Amino acid sequence: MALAIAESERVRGTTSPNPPVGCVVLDEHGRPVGFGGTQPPGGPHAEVMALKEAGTRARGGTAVVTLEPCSHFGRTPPCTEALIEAGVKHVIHAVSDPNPDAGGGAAQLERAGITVTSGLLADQVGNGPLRAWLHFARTGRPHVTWKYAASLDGRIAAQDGTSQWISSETSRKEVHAMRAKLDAIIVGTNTVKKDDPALTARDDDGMPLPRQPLPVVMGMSDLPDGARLRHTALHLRTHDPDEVLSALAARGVVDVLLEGGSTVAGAFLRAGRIDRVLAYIAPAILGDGPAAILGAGVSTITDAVRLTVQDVTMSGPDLRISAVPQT
Ligand code: AOF
Ligand code: ZN
Repeated sequence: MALAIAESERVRGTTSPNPPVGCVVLDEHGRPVGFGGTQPPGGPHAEVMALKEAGTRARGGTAVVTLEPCSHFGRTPPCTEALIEAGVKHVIHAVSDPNPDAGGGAAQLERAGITVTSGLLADQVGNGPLRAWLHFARTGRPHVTWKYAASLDGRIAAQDGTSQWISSETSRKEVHAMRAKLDAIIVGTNTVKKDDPALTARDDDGMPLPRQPLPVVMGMSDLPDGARLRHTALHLRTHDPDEVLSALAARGVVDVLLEGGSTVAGAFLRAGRIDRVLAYIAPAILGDGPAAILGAGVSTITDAVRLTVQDVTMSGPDLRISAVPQT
């Protein structure tokens, strides 16, 4: 399954609105003989890619896949049929497919005499490569990660507004790599005026990566004439996070990064539309600068939005904290 997860990570950012699934086919002796990841929409699913590489070596073998194999004719034929035809004896998957059309694959495989094991590394997959898509499949809304860089005292700029740079170069590079694996990045019009961001994904040398997320600006005001996002971004003239998210869902956007600023973050938090918080906390104190979030709707301690920390790592000298709201 770890190998299948690596396959899914490889295609992450290229499959929406389909999930980035990974699959490894083992031969009858348990040796990996085929690897595959979901191809862009309309293309073959992960299982079909892995079976193709395995060829006749799949007979009597095992398919390990991050998502329950689909049972339906969508844009492509059912993976269950491909697995049955290839003579696979055992299918192991991490998470079940919540899509009502595609689900039920496990039962279909069992009816064909294949042993099915489900739930292997389900948490790792469900909170990792398939997290955004599972949320999208269940709610119809894109998954929103609010990302910010702040000082240890929670400030995103100094008192005079200067903010370049709070987080380390290592953290900033990490964010660029992450952008290439997402579908869209949202900022507000204030951020465009203040920072003039490009919102592109760039490599360590500053060169644009082959896959770029859709830049989205939300807010009523016009973008300044020379703004870098003026001709590249989708400008949604609304303040309402739900309207923004439904416009993006209609475009097949599944995985969204909310990058700023603090008013936009507050609007999403108040609407209950932040699904994950990713904070880069620099070991610096900025004192009287602005806070990371404004208008969060917390006026008394019992209103506090409580989160559960999923992961804490160092990013160069900074702390990188991933947390999800408690339900
Ligand atoms: C799998 N393996 O690699 C993926 C699956 O329109 P289609 O034919 O591409 O089907 C899309 C649906 O299939 C998608 O919504 C999800 O339920 C499932 N995705 N299933 O067996 C894969 N990407
Ligand atoms: Zn499939």
